[in-house]
Amino acid sequence: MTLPKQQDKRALIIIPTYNERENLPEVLRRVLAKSDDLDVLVVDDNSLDGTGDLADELARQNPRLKVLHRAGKQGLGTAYIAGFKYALENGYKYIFEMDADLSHDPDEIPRFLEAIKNAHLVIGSRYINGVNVVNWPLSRLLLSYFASLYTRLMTGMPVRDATSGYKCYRCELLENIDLYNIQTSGYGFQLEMKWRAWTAGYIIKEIPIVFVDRTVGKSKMSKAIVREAMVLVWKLGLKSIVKRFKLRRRSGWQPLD
Ligand SMILES: Nc1nc2c(ncn2[C@@H]2O[C@H](COP(=O)(O)OP(=O)(O)OP(=O)(O)O)[C@@H](O)[C@H]2O)c(=O)[nH]1
Ligand SMILES: [Mg+2]
Repeated sequence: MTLPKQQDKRALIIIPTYNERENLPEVLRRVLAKSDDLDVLVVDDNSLDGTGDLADELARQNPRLKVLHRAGKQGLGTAYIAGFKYALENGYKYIFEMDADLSHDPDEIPRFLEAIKNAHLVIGSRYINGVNVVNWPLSRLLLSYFASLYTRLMTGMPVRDATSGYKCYRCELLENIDLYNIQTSGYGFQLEMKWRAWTAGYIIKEIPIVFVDRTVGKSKMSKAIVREAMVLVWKLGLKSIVKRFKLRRRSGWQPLD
């Protein structure tokens, strides 16, 4: 399915990579086939398996693919922030986060673009209409599900899938969030971006997605990432108590499309 012509807008799909050589060609092929008005930025952290070189080679064949190289593994959060800055500097209107491992189905892109017409942030949620996760071990599923529940209870943020990394932002939101101030990576980064959007009064929508576990390559999930997220939720919970009283939905916001 490709996007209907009248819906085409300039969108950038940011794909951070670390050792994703086996997944990269397929994810890029599928994303770039969705629409001609959509570009991809790969942010590679000097992957040991040559993902960065492969991305360069593919970029030579397709001008809609850009590659940002960083010196070494610096975490998912800062990779996205580098990507956001690139997106803003280059005038993209819609900016996506997407994993390279095909857990995030590129066929969902048109649904995100439809939903973003009436929101500042669209989140692909695994926990609307039941649990839509395929092939994850139960331990991993419980970690993710309870991380979301814990975040909701601690912060009051009305988001069902707080750790989801499949998202689409309107550029105005990223322009107004202080990106330099975000130091989290992994789950923590995903939580923090949503929390900042929510406390700043932006309109957030969740759409159901099916998340499929990677079939090739290795997970970068670690105990350090889980610890970082747990500490962060406490901090955000405390900050939320203060912010909740000040929270004002933005009024007068009109769909821009
Ligand atoms: N540039 C960059 N990308 C990273 C880094 N850590 C993870 N990634 C990428 O971020 C995406 C998400 O990482 P995953 O390892 O799939 O994390 P996850 O989805 O929580 O875990 P699994 O699905 O179990 O693998 C993938 O595309 C990774 O290659 C990093 O430090 N730098
Ligand atoms: Mg993954």
